[in-house]
Amino acid sequence: MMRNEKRLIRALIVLIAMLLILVMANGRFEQNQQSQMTESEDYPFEEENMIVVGFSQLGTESVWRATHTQSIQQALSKENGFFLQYENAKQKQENQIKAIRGFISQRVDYIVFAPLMEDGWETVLTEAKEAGIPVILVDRKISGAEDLYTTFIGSDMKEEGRQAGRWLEAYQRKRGRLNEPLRIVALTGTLGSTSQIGRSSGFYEIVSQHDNWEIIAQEYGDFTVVKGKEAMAKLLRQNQDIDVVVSQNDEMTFGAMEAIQEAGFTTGIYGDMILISYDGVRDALELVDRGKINCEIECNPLQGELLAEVIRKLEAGETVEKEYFVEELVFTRENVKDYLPTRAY
Ligand code: GZL
Repeated sequence: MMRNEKRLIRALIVLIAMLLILVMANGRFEQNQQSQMTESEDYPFEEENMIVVGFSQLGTESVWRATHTQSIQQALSKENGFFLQYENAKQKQENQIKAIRGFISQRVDYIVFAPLMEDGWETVLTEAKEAGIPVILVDRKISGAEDLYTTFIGSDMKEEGRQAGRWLEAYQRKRGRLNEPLRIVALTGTLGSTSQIGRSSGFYEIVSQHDNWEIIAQEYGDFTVVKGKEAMAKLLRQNQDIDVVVSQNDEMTFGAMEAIQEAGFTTGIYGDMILISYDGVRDALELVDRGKINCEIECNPLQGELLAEVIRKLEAGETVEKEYFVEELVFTRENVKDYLPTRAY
């Protein structure tokens, strides 16, 4: 169904709804009817020439997530020609599925969503495909048929995991300890999410190349400070002689550092444990600068501009790539001062 036909149908639906409201309101408060006309006047006509995007964000669990949301809201603004409908799923897949069904019934032009986990999307994305609405994944991917989405914009999470492993190799080599045994524990993010799957498998790919390295335990910290502290406390109770902590986001790292300190240990360049963290929010970069976090693997949330650019390509009928990776760095005490002053989040 052509986009203009969809828009005409959408405008007719809204017009009929407005007429119904007017008829009902007529019997009641006249002055209120005037304000209803004023309030609803913008919606159908203003949206007319805009690109209507339904955006299902998975939650608000971290500074990274809030920055990701803000980046998309700023890029897909009315000033830039977009009508963005934002839905926060509060970490529940059923809320994302409900939001996507809502976008389909409203005949949006595009559906953008950050899937909480990789599985469970076939049915609702098949409905979107049958409705002729392109789906764009941001931040995280889905498992299953690739024809259910047009493109992916985000990070190469497996490469992020390899980056952590390669940094650890270089760090041990530089201090002449590459052949020493390492007892490693991991704090993982939301189970089944691309971030957790990719960072775990990428890091393990490097660890498995070193017989003297062992991941002795891992705990699920759900990307939050509270769960990160609980998970680290459990790892400390159950494991002695931990040499390395790999935490799959900065919120869990902040919680883990509290638990480590309460157990009487320290982290970082001069600490009892090497600490590697993911995301690279400002507070974490400051801890890198103070030597408390050894290495920060950046995960770049600023994806809004690239998303707007890809949508404009689609609007122009141009072909787009199946995936777009944002640029990311690895921060250590050697380079973090170059980036801290301008870190906006
Ligand atoms: C990464 C993103 C992760 C971040 C966390 O792309 O999915 O989710 O690393 C966030 O901070 O909660």
